[in-house]
Amino acid sequence: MSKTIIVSNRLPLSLNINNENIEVTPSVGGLATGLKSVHHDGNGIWIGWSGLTENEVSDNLAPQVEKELKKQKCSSVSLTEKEVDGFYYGFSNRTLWPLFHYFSEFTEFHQDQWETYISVNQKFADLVIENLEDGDQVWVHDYQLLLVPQMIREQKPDVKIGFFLHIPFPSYEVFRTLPWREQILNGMMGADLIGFHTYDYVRHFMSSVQRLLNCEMNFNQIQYETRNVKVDSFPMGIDFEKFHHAAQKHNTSKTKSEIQLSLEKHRLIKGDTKLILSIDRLDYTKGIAKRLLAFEYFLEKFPEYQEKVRLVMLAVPSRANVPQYQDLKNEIDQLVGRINGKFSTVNWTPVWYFYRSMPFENLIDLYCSCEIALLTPVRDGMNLVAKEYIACRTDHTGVLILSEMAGASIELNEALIINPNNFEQVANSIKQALEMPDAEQKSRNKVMQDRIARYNVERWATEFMQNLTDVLAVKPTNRALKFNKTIENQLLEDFSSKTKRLLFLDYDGTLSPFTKKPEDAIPTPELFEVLAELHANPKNQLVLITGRDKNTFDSWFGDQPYSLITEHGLWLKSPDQSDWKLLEQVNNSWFEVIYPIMMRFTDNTPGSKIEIKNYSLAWHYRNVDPEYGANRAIELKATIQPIIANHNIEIMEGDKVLEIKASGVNKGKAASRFALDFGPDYILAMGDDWTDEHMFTDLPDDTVSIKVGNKITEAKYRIKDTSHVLDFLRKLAEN
Ligand code: ADQ
Repeated sequence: MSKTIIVSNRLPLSLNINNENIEVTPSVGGLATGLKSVHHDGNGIWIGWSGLTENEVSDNLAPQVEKELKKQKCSSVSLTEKEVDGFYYGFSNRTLWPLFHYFSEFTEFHQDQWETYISVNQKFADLVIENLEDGDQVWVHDYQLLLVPQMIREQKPDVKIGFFLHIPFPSYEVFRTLPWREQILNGMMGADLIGFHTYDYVRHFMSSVQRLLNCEMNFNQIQYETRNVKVDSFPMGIDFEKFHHAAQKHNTSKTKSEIQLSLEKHRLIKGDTKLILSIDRLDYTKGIAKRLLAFEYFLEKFPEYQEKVRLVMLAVPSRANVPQYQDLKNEIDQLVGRINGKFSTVNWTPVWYFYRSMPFENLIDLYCSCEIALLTPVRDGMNLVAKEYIACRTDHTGVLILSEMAGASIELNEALIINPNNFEQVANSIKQALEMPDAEQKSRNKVMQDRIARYNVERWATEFMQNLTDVLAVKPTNRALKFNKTIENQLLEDFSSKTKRLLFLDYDGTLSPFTKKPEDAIPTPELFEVLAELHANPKNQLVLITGRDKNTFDSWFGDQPYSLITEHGLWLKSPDQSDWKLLEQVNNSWFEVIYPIMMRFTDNTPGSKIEIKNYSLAWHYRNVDPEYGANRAIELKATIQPIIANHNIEIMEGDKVLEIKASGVNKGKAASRFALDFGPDYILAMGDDWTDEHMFTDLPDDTVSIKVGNKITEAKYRIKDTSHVLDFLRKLAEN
């Protein structure tokens, strides 16, 4: 029976070893709840770190620990203290966490930590592979494990892999500063489905992939190597029922908890007093210091509220090994001290501050007792506390003030949405919340509560898994065989058995690597040498086939003894003819209409340029910002399309180029005609571009068609890049 393997940095439990006694406590966090059904279904297993280093689990206890974990359907990756330092406190929390939350000033780049991150990610991937069986699927979580999907894919190419990022994905301008940015993206692209909390993060990720990996995109699908990778947003929910029921129980219970009694005892002296709640991990992304300053500003701006309102602030200790967290702790301590010192009276302290984790029941007490929740992260992937607060407001009263920088603000837009840097706005919103009529509170909260109840954490997990299955259902069926030793040997053997061999070789991207400027892609002495060797064998007929104009090709290859086909099949030069022959009857009278339009687009699209060929016009946008270029190309196409309709002219889309040319002229047609005249017993066609696909489909079925690079293709084989092409051609030349 197939199963799902969940992979996250920490296992959903905590381990305590007391002498020889092993105590396992399952955690009750949101992720553990959401994934419960996925985890418990069949032979499901959760892979992660137990929280104890190799030193903390003695060799003789290790098997017993693993046995205990197995009972919980878990398996642990064992890590040394050094690995935890470099991987978790190092690269994860000193590089990725600050960078992805736009804290560039806190972001450190250390080669050794990056290397530890790679080796620890490999440990996670290895343990997954050890547990994988045919038909299993894997769901990898969060920023600590960004390389794991690709590491699994390398060894298990057909496994279904999903990846979810719980923190924001930053804009390309921030992400590009990471020295290992391509490796990180390639790591994530090992997945079939990549999920984020919001569409903004999807957008940022797609933009980085487009710019750094030069992949083709179609809406939210990315063509990557032989696969389609789907990217989408899945806003994570909470275990609504659990919070809502606990709140109902709290509200009807006759006995009062200690914290509740305390809250009541400290309820303020003047009537009509209110409590403002703030809960987070103590993290600089949560905007805790700014929240305190904004609250201070509120007390100054609206002194009538002094002694009538209190900020109950709960901060959970977090990552205390990282220096910025220690600094933050000191900063918060000082701010709380200063504000309390400044405003406190005999009967009132404005800020009530707890620095600790709290049992679930106490959290519920706070959610239920505080009339306002003030959550002001400066960046937050989602923010579940906001949703938990709303879920606990069983009578629908209460006001949520939420930062627009939290992913949750997109779903909770009936809250008072604020910019955490705008103290004026925060102070005014606190006042608005304090004065908001019950009816308005209820109408806002009801909408939010219904939404949170519907899209709960279980639904989030189910939808993600459903999408993972669907993505694979539309996986392209065509899978060109990747070159390897066996395939290469078979092809060479087949080639050497034939005597009248015809070879069609595309130029840019096949024989010559792509350059930023097409005019720089001049043939190298090495290329001339390889082609000469191939031509030297009388069994070979060599044809270079290109979209380039005939003049350029003539200046490069005009005196070479092989055939040339240019402008996608318009011109042919055979070695036995002194001049070029026009293969199709075409004209260029339409240039005068289309050229001015292209010129207009070129003028206001920096980096673009027009190439004038004998019978076609090409608009190149390889040097334009990729997103902008792609949009301008769509616009140009839409402008030209109605003008050329019914004129026997077509728009052909190549790689970062739009070409307007006579319709029906393409490499496939030209190559087929050439093959028919020549009568070979073997045909090989190689190309990298969309325009080469015509050759792959139009040439006879037994053609050996080879795609260069990663893009989707109709070719039978796939070769990595131009340097591999040249190696292969050299081997062909020897046969
Ligand atoms: P976090 O940064 O941890 O999560 P958040 O989403 O708010 O942030 O979750 C915090 C959780 O901790 C809540 O479930 C809350 O109840 C609990 N909690 C808070 N204070 C507590 C206390 N004092 N005692 C006990 N429990 C406490 C990361 C991302 C978020 C994203 C989540 C989920 O940074 O942006 O929403 O993952 O994807």
